[in-house]
Amino acid sequence: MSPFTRRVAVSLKIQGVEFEHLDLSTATDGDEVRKYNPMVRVPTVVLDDNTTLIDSDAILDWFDEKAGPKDRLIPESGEPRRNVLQLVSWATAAGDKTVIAFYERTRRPENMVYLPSVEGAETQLLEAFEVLENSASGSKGWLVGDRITQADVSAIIFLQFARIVLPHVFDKKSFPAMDRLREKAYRSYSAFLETDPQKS
Ligand SMILES: N[C@@H](CCC(=O)N[C@@H](CS)C(=O)NCC(=O)O)C(=O)O
Repeated sequence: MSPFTRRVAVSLKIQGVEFEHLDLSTATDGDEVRKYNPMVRVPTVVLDDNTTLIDSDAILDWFDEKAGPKDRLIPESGEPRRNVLQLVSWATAAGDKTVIAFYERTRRPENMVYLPSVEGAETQLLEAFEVLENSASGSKGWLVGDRITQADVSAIIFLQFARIVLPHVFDKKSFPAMDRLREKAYRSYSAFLETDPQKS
């Protein structure tokens, strides 16, 4: 599952929103995905009234507003909101660079891969995860405040995805504080295991 799709799925499950997930890949199920999104991109959400939502940030914002103050994953205002949004931005930036490097390495003929550019993206994504690691090592529980936020959901999911699709990037790099955060999230919310890309 795309990490952008997974963070929407995990967030909706945490918020108790019921939904049906179609397990479609843009690479192999393009015609089917096009029925819901002419750009053939995921995540795409079709609401009960047939409204189509695209882009995980906008989708998450839509459901956060519906969830109300108690169940929001991005706080409504103030410093907590700014802190969460910044950490989410590091996570999605790492996610964007991961997807770029992964597509470059897997969707091109080998002799058409421009390695300096791919390796540049891989360095960038590691730097972004380092920022999240520092933040996790400086926090006692969740990344911001005393409850899970979108910062935790996104940081955990994009790091897991990057480790799966670009394992060589992580040969010499560990993220122990992020690992502890992931374990806490898996213990606290079944949504993570239910959507785990490697669960058997
Ligand atoms: N900014 C978008 C990024 C989504 C994204 O990169 N989706 C990838 C799958 S991981 C995709 O649909 N790739 C096909 C394409 O963009 O052509 C979001 O947050 O939803």
